[in-house]
Amino acid sequence: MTAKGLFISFEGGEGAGKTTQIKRLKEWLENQGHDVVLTREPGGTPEAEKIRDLLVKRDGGNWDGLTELLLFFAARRHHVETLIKPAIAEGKIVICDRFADSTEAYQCYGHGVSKDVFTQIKTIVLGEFAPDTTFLLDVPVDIGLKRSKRVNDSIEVLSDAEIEDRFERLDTTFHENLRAGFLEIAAQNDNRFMVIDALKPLDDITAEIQQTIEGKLTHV
Ligand code: Z5A
Repeated sequence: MTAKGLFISFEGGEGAGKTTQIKRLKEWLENQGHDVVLTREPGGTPEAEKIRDLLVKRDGGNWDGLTELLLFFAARRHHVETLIKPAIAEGKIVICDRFADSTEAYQCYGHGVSKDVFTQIKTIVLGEFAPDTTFLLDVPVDIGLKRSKRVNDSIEVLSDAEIEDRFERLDTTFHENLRAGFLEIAAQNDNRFMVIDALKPLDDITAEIQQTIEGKLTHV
């Protein structure tokens, strides 16, 4: 448990419903008078958002898995040191859309970077720092990609420099490896993970998340 505030992360493949549930959780917590900071990775600070562009935009760059991993951790270090840790120290509840588990899932299970390299770099950048609670929204790959495509199709026409789909465009095997990876990471860290069946109706998922967080609010 962090010293004062609470650090909650959301994980999952494309179209799992993170953004939707995060907005609902923020509103619910604020209605109870909590001070909530909503943030995301890659990004969260102006400097890290610049690195985000290199990583997620269609023409952001042609990176191999290890280079990607290093860029994610470079952005993360700035994000953690300048935004997340100070907010937690002030007693705030930080909700982060993706964190280091995404790097292990996407860059190791998806792109084949060794877990040993991931662990070494994670230890250098984060030490023991980790979320208090992580929600994994688990959805079959075909359904997640369909949901994600619906969102992309509904966005007005963007240029290649603007559209954030470098990862959605990877093949089904990549996304299947990713899903299996997330489930394995969750099983290995069951002290902080809660796996949610993201095929359930939105309101049921929201209720499950609120119930879990309710039990952790006593110290905030
Ligand atoms: N990445 C990485 O490789 N390594 C790292 O370390 C990190 C990230 C940190 C950032 O994407 C990309 O960076 C990401 C991994 C990589 N890959 N991609 N792409 P992102 O997090 O910014 O975006 P995303 O993961 O693609 O988010 P998304 O597709 O927008 O998914 P979402 O936020 O989980 O879903 P949503 O927008 O809430 O919902 C999608 C649609 O489904 C929407 O119309 C909802 O109304 C609908 N929905 C949601 N829940 C339900 C339920 N329960 N039933 C029915 N419909 C639903």
